[in-house]
Amino acid sequence: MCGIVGMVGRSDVGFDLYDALTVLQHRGQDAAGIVTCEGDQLHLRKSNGLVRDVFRQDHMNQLKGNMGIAHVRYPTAGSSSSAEAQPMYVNSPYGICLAHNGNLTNDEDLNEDLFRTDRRHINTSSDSEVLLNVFAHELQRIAGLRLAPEEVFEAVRRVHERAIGAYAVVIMIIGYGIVAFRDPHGIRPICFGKRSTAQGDDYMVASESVALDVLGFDLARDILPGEAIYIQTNGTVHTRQCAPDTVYSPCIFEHVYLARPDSVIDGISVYKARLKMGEKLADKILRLYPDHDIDVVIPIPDTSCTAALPMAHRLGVKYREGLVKNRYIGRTFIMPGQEERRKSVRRKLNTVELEFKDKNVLLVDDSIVRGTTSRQIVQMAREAGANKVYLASAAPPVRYPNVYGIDMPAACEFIAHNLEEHEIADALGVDWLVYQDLEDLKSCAIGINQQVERFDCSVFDGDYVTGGFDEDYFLRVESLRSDEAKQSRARMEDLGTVDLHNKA
Ligand code: PIN
Repeated sequence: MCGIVGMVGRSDVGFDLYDALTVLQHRGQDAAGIVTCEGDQLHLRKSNGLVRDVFRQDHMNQLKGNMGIAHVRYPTAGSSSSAEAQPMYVNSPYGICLAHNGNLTNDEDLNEDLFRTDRRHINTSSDSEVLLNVFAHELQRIAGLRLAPEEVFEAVRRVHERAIGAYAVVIMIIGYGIVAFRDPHGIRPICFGKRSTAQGDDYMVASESVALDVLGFDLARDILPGEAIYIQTNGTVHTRQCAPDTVYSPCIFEHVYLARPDSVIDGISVYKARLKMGEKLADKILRLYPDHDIDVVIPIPDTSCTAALPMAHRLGVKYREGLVKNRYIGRTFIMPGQEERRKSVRRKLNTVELEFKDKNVLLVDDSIVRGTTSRQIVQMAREAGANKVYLASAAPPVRYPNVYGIDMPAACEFIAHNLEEHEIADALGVDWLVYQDLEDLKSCAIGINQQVERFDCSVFDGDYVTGGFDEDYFLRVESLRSDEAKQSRARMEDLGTVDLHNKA
């Protein structure tokens, strides 16, 4: 998962892009980058780290120009080397920079085509570099010396024909403007808006509406699946549908966990969806355990708090903040591996003993992926003197790999892999465990926006809306995501080894 933002303004945009990245920091903490365009000159700063660590005052002073794009990265399948930090740049045609959120599932084939047919070299293992080169190649084929909006849209049309997967993209074409587009299924989010100033209108596109809110922009709307918006440097805005067949299928996991609650995605308030998740989950508990003996509902902070409050209300029991999170712990020093994760949970969370002692507690989490966190927290609850420990997950069991840009472990590392729900309860050490039903989860968000036809729920049901990949692709994803693979990549990067593709 990543965060992207783009701006065309009436004055320098560097500081606004920085602020927008800090608002989108939850979407990726591994690397950050901003590129601005001042006349025909690019200014780029990107590196591994949090936004606040990547940009110093002297970098910011360099980021001049009234147009720019920016990115925060949370690596998905690729490595986490700084060579893959975004925005990425290619010099022809015109000079093009790209920031991408999502994941292409046919990047290997595209990479091969780019080399064999288009004669382009890809220097990293990043599918974003592939996407940038596909766009650049298609634009190169049709564009004249002066770039016309229709030529930009034609290049986007060709990208949709060639690329498969999830992609929300913002591209800056030097001297011309910013183009942003979304894959024909609209899996990853992207929206745009306007801010009026004394000098004229500023435009912003961003992964989440919260970035627009905080920067004082009015949300216009989400970019539709397959649609592109082209904002020229003079502030002229063009939009065009660039895909013949679209199925509006946004990722449901944005609502479960990824997005900030104060964002509205595809016309759906993330906060409202999470409140409803709590109510639906309480209804299920009341159906399964009409005579439950829960004394207190305790959310595992932060995401689950929004769902846990209406849940407690509907169950008729107290809501208590029995777990306190250290807000200064990031994931920067958390290395892959079970032991490291175990320690990190303890550093991150502590119990307020009086909320657990001799009580039957219902812990609530937004989702259970590996189960490492849940298992540890259950143990902490017992150590704090809980009588019975129950667990509820606002999402169904995560059973299938994510191929659309969410950083998830290999499927064999999911706790629900090959286990029934009662076996998962045993493995986590809880007295009972309740998962949200998938139909209930969908109903929490669908219906609010009639245009949204379905959700991508593939991590829960294995139904991949784009199709276009086979068993071999899953094996590749598994091999990249396992703890072992991540540790070996981290070792290579420590040694400064760069993996250039062997295209012989
Ligand atoms: C964490 C939200 N949420 C907690 C993310 C942990 C799964 N995990 C998904 C639960 S926060 S595990 O609220 O944003 O801090 O099942 O893989 O151990």
